[in-house]
Amino acid sequence: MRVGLIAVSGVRVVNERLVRLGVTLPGFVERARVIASMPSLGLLTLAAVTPPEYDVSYVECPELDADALASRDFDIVAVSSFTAKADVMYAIADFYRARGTTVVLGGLHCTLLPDEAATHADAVVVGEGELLWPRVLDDWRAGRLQRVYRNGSFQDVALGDRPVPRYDLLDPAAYNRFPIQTSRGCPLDCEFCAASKIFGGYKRKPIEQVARELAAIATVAKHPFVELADDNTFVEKRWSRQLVATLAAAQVHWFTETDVSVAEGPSLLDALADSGCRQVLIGFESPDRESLAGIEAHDWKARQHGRYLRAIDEVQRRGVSVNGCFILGLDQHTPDVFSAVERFVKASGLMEVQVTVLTPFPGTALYRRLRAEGRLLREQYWDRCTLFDVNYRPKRMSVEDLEQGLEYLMGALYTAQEVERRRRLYLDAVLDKRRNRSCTVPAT
Ligand code: B12
Repeated sequence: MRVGLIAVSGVRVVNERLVRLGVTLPGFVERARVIASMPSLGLLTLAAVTPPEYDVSYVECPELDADALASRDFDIVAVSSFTAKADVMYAIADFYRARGTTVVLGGLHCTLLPDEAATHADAVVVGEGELLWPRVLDDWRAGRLQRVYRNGSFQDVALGDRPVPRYDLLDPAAYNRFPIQTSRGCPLDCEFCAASKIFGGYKRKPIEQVARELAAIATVAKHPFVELADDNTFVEKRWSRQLVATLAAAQVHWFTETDVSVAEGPSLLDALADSGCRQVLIGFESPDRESLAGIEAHDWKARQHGRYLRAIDEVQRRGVSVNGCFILGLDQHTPDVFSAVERFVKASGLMEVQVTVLTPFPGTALYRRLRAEGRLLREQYWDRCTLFDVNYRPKRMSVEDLEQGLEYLMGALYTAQEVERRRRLYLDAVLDKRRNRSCTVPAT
């Protein structure tokens, strides 16, 4: 029995001006390359729980390519996609169903909208797949496939004692980063969150399981760069220190996403620096405190604002770069936010920066609020859930202001000259020349 695991990969941006601008900007192109060459950990995880009697293949499919798909015959396919490319996932599903192949859909988007997904599938899996996928295969063999499969709760899937993702299915030459997940979810409660709150909470992997997964990556890639597919890695600091020690022992270079509390104590930071950690991505969300109020149920992010610059400095001067993320179009934002982000980035010494627009992904609290306020621009806009396309009416500026502001910032932050300037500044900081620099942003 041949099982095809099909990942709808690649980046999408719909706004044509941005597409044209993006291909010319080195800072943007670089990240797009990284994104395009990461495999789907969700599907490699399903492969790990597929019984050995099945013959499993992993296929990347950025667009519907009927000829390429027709050359691969499967008895059943599992297809996974995020919202931005749900239309491609459905086209692939329709293609296989027309050929008589059984189609199972799952992943974040299908978890958000299972009824929509069910119109293109023989079965839809809602939530985490580890426990459900073997049952789906059993039911399929027995001719009793159900339309929808769900876990009882997020807590049903323990993250320890699981088979390790099947990294051996990958052609190592095709990937420059290998994903590994050490925790799932995040305890913060951000209104726009399209992952943690959908699945339902926060949990960590036992360190021994992480070590097993790192060992599995080592068997397929000699000097791997590992990207942690976590929502917020350093929530629990004692476990974090053990995790960092385990990554150090594996002798990999690695990247992860965290909140600003990573910079709270020197011992974790010193360990990070010695562990091969190359970059941490931190969601600063906005350069001003006022706009942070209300985005998170307990205003934790707003209370951290005063620590932003110090945190960037603490991390970067140890030789770990910070990729600072800013969301444009929060309710408090006026068109002044664009120059404020530019000033913050330039004054902070951030080595890398990511600017995206507020995005009401289906199923989020933000989606429900903006819908209730009549602020969504379209009823159905999943192909525009790219983080670069505007799908709602901002509160204190026009849609055009937001689109043009994003374009302006990309032009200001991602040119070869600016990327190089930030890199040089960062290297200076690492060399300790900037240790005593004052941490203030020029006033507006
Ligand atoms: C790693 C990551 C990436 C990698 C993805 C690599 C890849 N090919 O999968 C890269 C860097 C490439 C990436 C790109 C993008 N990402 Co991203 N990414 C993540 C991150 C941090 C972790 C995803 C992950 O690996 N999780 C671990 C695995 C094990 O979990 P999983 O994929 O959910 O799979 C489990 C279940 O969903 C289920 N399952 C999954 N698929 C299937 C299929 C079947 C058939 C079954 C039965 C079950 C099943 O079982 C799995 C095991 O439990 C998430 C945050 C998050 N927590 O999801 C954001 C996230 C998924 N990304 C997001 C976005 C927006 C993007 C981009 C659109 C940004 C952009 N404009 O470029 C692109 C989209 C690329 C595309 N192809 O569409 C959003 C998506 C929101 C949404 N509703 O779509 C998230 C949630 C972050 C956020 N902003 O909140 N991303």
